[in-house]
Amino acid sequence: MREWVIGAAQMGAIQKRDTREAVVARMIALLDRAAASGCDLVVFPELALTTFFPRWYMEDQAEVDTWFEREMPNAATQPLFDRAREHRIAISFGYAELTPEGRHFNTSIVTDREGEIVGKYRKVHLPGHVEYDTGRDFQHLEKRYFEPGDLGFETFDNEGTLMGMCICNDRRWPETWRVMGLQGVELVMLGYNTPSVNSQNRGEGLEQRLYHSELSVTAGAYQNATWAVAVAKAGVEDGFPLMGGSIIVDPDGFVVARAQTEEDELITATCDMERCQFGKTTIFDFARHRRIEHYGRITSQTGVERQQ
Ligand code: CDT
Repeated sequence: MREWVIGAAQMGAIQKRDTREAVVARMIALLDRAAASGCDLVVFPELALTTFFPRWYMEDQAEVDTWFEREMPNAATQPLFDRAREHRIAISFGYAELTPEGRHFNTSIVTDREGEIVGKYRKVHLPGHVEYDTGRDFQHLEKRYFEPGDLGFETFDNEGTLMGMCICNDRRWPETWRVMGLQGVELVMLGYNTPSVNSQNRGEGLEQRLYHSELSVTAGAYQNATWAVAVAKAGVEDGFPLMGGSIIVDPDGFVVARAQTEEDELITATCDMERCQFGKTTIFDFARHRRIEHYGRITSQTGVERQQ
């Protein structure tokens, strides 16, 4: 399948007290709207089933584990998978994954239109910190609750289209996009929970935050000649604001659909995967133009090393 009607299902706030069942009911309502709009694929945000719990400092591992899913689908999410299969809509969403071995990941999956999981991704770039940080206006404890993903940036053939995923902070790193670009990716799906303000810089407000998100996604799409769908969990969660700004971006880096609210909102676009071909065979024909002899530092060095 080369032409997909894609829905970006932005979600509004999820409070701490909200149950998985209540959240899944909201996701199903968005899915029904997507079906009415003719969607073939719907992308939901990062950690779509719960509030953004890494803002809360917890010491009790049993309490931490209540935010994680031990299997997917599970009892709470099965109705979402069932409805997606009924509509013949592929879905992608993020959740906190607790493996049978006791490992914790910030994960996303994608299904085909039969509701079968055909791809899984575990977030590689974990922002934030491990210990309680009194220097911040609020906490961002992803490094405490998750380990870095171990699956790399794989791509998946989903009914004839090469799809890849990344999650939130990953979108800010060009390496994320290029590793998928080097596999010929045609659609990158990503969800995010991005605070509307910078916890370490009160002067950095919503406008700048939205700009940097869009800049990252449009650049990643353009430089790798791929479609991209970036989907927010937005709104005020227990007093903490998350920005909206969900977008669908074409392989030339142009935004073709943009959310207007910070609520549950569906935006859609018809995405022809053949449109990736021009960029992939001309200015971003990697085989002809890349000069890997100069890129060694990308994989041999992590931080900045100044030349004296
Ligand atoms: N969820 C997530 O990755 N959010 C980050 C905020 C980082 S602030 C410590 C983001 O890059 O949007």
